[in-house]
Amino acid sequence: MRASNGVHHISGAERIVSADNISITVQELIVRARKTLVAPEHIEVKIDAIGALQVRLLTSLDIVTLNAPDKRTGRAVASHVLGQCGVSRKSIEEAIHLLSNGAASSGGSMRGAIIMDAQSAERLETDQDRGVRASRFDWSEDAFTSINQKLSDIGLTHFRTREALALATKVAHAPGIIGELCWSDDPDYTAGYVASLKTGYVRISVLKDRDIPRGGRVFFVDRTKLDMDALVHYLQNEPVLITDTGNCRLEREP
Ligand code: WAQ
Ligand code: MG
Repeated sequence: MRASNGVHHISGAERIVSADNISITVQELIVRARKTLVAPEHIEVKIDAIGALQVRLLTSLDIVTLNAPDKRTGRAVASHVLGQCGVSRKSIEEAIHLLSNGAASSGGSMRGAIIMDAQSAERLETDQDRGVRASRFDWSEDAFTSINQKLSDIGLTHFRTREALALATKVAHAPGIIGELCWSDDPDYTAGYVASLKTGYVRISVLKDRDIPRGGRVFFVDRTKLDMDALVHYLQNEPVLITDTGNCRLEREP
């Protein structure tokens, strides 16, 4: 699902369901699309058969949450974790700069993600307005029940956390990706995360100020191991179903 106002992306969501559940899922997605601060003028729901494609089964990344008192502290924590993933100081600073200032050429948020060279900070996505969208991922019914329980046990009840964890799990397993930085473009949602196979999903409570309608995602790649076509194909086309859930825990203040 993708909701927009003219050229401005508002929200999107991805599901993988059995044929029996298509109608109900489409309804859920429309409800979801209209639940934003700004009402969309355009909502698109696209339905593709997965057909004979092999569905990859994954376990969701472990989550740890860190409470940051403000944006400055939150970004310092995010930078530290990205450093552990092997992202250079230069690329970290450039990524934070782009997400803060609106990475699309229109000055707004992109529909998809920036693909950034983790060493040189060069942007590698061909369309800098659209970026690359990760698609075709979802929770199995059992994993959905399990993750909702585990997240609510540590006080996380917003659907955004669950959706972002699913996306980050698919992305962390992508060929060539060493880490991801994300915060929401929604003005009232200040939380974000750094995710990688190495660190798991590190949720940071504050990565931007309230009332800022800019956010986005940066997928950092190791260029020496990068096959761009294989990466984009995996992100956009290869179906991933999360059938097991990792650990979820709270950490002390940073
Ligand atoms: N693939 C790639 N990039 C995407 C996708 C996608 N499927 N969906 C969104 N983006 C990019 C796009 O640039 C958006 O502007 C940006 O990410 C933010 O999207 O644990 O809500 O849907 O509670 O606003 C973080 C969760 C919330 C923290 C992230 O993102 C938590 C969120 P949003
Ligand atoms: Mg959003």
